[in-house]
Amino acid sequence: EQQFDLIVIGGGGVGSSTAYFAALRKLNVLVLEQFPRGHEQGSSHGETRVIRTAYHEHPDYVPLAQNAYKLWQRIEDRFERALLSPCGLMLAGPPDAETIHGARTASDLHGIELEDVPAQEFQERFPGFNLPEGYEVVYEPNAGFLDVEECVETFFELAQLKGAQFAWDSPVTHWESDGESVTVFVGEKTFHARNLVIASGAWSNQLLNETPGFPSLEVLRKFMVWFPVRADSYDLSLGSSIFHYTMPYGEFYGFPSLDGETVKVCEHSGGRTVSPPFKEAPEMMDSDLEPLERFLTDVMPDLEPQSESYSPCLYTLTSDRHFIVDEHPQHQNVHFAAGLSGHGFKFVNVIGKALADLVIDRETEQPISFLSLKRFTNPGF
Ligand code: PYC
Repeated sequence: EQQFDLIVIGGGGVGSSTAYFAALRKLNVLVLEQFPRGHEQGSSHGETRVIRTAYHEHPDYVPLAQNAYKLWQRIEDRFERALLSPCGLMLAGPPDAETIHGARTASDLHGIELEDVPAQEFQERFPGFNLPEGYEVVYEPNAGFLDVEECVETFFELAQLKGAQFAWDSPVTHWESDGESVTVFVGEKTFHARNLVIASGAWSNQLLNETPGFPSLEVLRKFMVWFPVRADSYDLSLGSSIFHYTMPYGEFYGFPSLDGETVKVCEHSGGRTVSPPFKEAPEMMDSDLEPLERFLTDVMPDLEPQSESYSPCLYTLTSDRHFIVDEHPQHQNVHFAAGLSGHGFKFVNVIGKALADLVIDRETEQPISFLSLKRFTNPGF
């Protein structure tokens, strides 16, 4: 029976990236993924993801976001892939909006370019958008979006070229470690390795629930929705940017129109709590659409409010909305990334690199210590 250096559970953004960076460092890697290749059941699909560095959630993310940005560009250049499209990001909200305060703080602390956009310039700079009375606007010119499917596919192909094996349709039920080696169970089958990385997204609770100090994560189903355009106001080719609005009834964001026909708009707040196997209401309900329709009426008059298509997506939330990337507290040969809390995809390259480093060296240069599991058991940490 084959003994691997590393088994990775999960073939999404983090898992495929970890497989690549571990295989690059000569580990013999097996990825076990419960769904088929290119599936849309998790959190690594849906055309686009935001990448930005004036990180409003916490300035500690900034160095990691800067590393992620550079690493995406390096992978693009080296392997001739189109992954990252800089197009700018506009944040709009009332003066007390956390997004605007947080982005300004991160920008001040780390010298990231962030423009204040005066209300009188708004209409000209952002055609097709309304600005509610009293709102402030900031603009991060170097922010952009990632082609989420292409990022995952790139890591999958590169990992395979470096010898990593991927087993699709292989749902892991449980795993065991004696500190030296791990056994991973897929139905009747068992797989063996020296190390394990758990990158199982919305399924983290099931695989990490016996981990001391591991908090229960909340899983929310959200919908990414594409609306038809009535005018060319949102065209990427005409300079439209990503947008994020803080409204009294929720947080909304979206992307420029890539095809000139539709715009993807999503609610970052809201969502419905779901539990495994996440079969509850994968169809959009009126209650999912109503806040989005209200947002379109208030802010985006050049979109048809009748949606053209949608795709469900899962958020896996920690209580503080920050990720957990760490070594297992009982098994030094087991590591995990979990709770990416709806803002993690941009980081999957550096998280995968960090996990590969942790497996091999038990340390990493990636600045991830603020994402330690210990913050839940030792709040002063
Ligand atoms: O990570 O920037 C982000 C984001 C915005 C909305 C959802 N995620």
